[in-house]
Amino acid sequence: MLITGFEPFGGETVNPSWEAVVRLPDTVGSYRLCKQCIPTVFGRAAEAVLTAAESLTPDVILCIGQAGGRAAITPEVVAINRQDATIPDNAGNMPQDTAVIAKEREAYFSTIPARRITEAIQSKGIPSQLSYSAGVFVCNDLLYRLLHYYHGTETQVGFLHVPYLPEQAGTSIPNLPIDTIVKALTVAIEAL
Ligand code: PCA
Repeated sequence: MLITGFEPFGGETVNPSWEAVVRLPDTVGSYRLCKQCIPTVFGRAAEAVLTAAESLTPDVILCIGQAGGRAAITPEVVAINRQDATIPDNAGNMPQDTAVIAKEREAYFSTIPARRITEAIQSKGIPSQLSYSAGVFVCNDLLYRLLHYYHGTETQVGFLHVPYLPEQAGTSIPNLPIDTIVKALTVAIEAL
């Protein structure tokens, strides 16, 4: 499988998604993991994944991203055909009220077993919750493009948002230690 994390964005110096992905073992259950750090840039994130997937032909593509402020690991159920940035991406793009792909359908559902993953993570005592919005920034853009590309194929595509790390969060902002996020990702992969 191909598993991705994002580079830091929005003035942060780390992104928990890549910090966790890079710490995963090379094999989890029956899956051999190919790990990739991708740019936090509209369009380019999906291009990077699709380029890597061309030679890897993965059975699963699982993308991980930071959702600052969330308190749980949140498997995303849906990606929408909308871009609406409130901060610039890492190339300075700030699209507003635009389509991810013009004239395409409004939304796609993710094709991983999001509920089973959520329950598996919860069963280890780690907070997890289904999410029905991946936002309208780069993560949603990536998920929409991948689901569009793999629509009707056997390749499973999914996305998990993860909270801030303790060092990114002030005292009143939710966060999870890196080891907990790594554990949650391991459990998620085992539940695929
Ligand atoms: N989170 C952002 C983009 C990169 C990341 O890690 C998002 O939720 O869109």
